[in-house]
Amino acid sequence: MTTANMYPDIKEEDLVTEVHEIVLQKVGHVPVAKGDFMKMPKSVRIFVSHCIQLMKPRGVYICDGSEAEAQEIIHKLEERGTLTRLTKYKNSYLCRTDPEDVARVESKTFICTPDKYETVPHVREGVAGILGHWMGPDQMQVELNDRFPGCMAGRMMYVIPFSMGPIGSPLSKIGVQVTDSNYVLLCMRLMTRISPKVWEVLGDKEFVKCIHSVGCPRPVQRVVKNHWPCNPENVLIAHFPHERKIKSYGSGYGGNSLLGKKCFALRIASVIARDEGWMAEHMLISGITPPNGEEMFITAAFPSACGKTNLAMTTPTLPGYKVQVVGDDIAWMRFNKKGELRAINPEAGFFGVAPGTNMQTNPNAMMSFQENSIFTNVAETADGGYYWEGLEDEVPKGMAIKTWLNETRALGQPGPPASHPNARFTCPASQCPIIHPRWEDPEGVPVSAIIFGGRRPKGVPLVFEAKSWEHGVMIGACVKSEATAAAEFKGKKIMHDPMAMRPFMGYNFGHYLQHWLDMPKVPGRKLPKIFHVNWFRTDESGKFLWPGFGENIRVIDWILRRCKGEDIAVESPIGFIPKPGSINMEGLGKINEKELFSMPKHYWLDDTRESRRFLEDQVGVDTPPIIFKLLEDQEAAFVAMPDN
Ligand code: OXD
Ligand code: MN
Repeated sequence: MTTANMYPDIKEEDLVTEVHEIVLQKVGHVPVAKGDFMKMPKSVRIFVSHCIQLMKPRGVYICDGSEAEAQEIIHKLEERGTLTRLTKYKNSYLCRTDPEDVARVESKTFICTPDKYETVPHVREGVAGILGHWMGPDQMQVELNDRFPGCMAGRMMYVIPFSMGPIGSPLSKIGVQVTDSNYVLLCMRLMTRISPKVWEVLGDKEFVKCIHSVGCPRPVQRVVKNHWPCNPENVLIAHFPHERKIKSYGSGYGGNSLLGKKCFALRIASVIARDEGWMAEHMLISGITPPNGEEMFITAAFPSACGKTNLAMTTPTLPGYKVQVVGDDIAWMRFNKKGELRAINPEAGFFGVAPGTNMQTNPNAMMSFQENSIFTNVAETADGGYYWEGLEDEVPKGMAIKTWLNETRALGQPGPPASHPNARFTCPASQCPIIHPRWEDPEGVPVSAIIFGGRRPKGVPLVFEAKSWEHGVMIGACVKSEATAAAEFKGKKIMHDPMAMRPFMGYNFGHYLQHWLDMPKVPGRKLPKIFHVNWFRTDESGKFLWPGFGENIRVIDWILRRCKGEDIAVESPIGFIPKPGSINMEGLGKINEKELFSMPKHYWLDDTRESRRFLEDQVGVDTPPIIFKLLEDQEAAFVAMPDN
């Protein structure tokens, strides 16, 4: 029998049989599957070599952030079943995680410094500290040695060069993440700026070293659920602020694995900011233009899942107002030479809580994720769309859905929640219809007001203004909120979340407060005014007293008018509150302003004392004395107040 007879579909003369030898880069025995190892700066080559030696991946893939690269990875993940294409939208995908890997794991998140009290405050004896977890570097090394050696066996190691903030901006910082999760690579591509340009900008300068592994070396020892490798029993997220290094193991969930976000842009960056004299904060940034055309920028810190994304993208109900978003989660702020506080959003995308997001609550977010987006732990409709709690009026009843737990039912039928309460959308910020034209301004935008807030069903007025910068720091230190699903805490307890930074502090919270208090010490700085808002106050029957969402522009308008010095406030024990009638309530229907702004004496006496106890217990001698003094003044003012 001849060869030609065996393979009749190709003529023998057309058969390609020559063999080409190509040069394949290898680091040790490990092949470089993509990219040029030698094009990376020397310090990065050393870092990556070290990672290869430690974690023993089967190959190294140097990412360039391109669309072609993303498509290659998406095809792989679709084939494997990790991603499901949502055919209703262009280039968008659903991912269901292992149900045990759905949120940040604060109890397994540590900061490691030789001196414990550099990281955590002196808590009262017998009290468990909640402002950060410390572990000594030696003890941590034992934990890391149990996890990292060989942890990428049989997996590809992706090397991700990324910039937090516009590439090359003086306010930006560079990181390099290695990871064995290509889902993480896809999300990092949405949330940060990945580009080979990062290598040029980096040169021989310092970068943040980010090491992430799902903790499932091959052959895999545990049952992998939903094609989502992870290792929930052994999750560990370790930060080494001195070395500017992060090591995260066992979880693929965003806050634990997209290391540019909470780990770098808040925990490590807060330490860099301390050292360099700026601020890394859990804050949105938005530009507000009132009808007179004079735009001002606000930043706002609310605890996780308290509506930062909604406020950042508000569709204002008052005619003639415009809101444009710069960022919805993190702000890096620095005083410039002229003494103006300038803010950048270090991120490039939105990683928002999906449940509750709809065309009523946040149409701009909805429009941001109509293409090129990833949805994690949401439900899928039979017509290839996403579904979550809150979309009841936007998806037809009776539509078949597959829940985040892979259960099928028709919409309207009873059943457990279709999406996980911490289900997320991940999309490019540039797709937001109201993205600010200056959102990537390398100099940042000037901040006029800093706003704190939380979910406070009782006692806390809609808005009040700090009496001074120091008083504003005290207000920030006393931020509390109902617990939400963003971390592993459950239930409806009111939790302290000072400066909305409790889970994200990179160093001793008392020292952090002092860092804030030191800001005015440099002459010539123009300090923004500080405010506190509460959209969530309820009446006796549990009904919200304030409609919230787009109507919040009325409060923001009052804030901006205060920043311009309008005489529309009266002093109270907790700060300046609006003079009656000074917030535009036109067309709102009946609002119980009296209750909305009331300050029940006994509520506030208890609250002030409880805040003081919290700081005494949790921050102790590290608390700057001025904070206690301001709380004492507040208490004394309520003691002197007639009973109401
Ligand atoms: C977030 C959070 O994901 O704060 O932004 O948890
Ligand atoms: Mn957040």
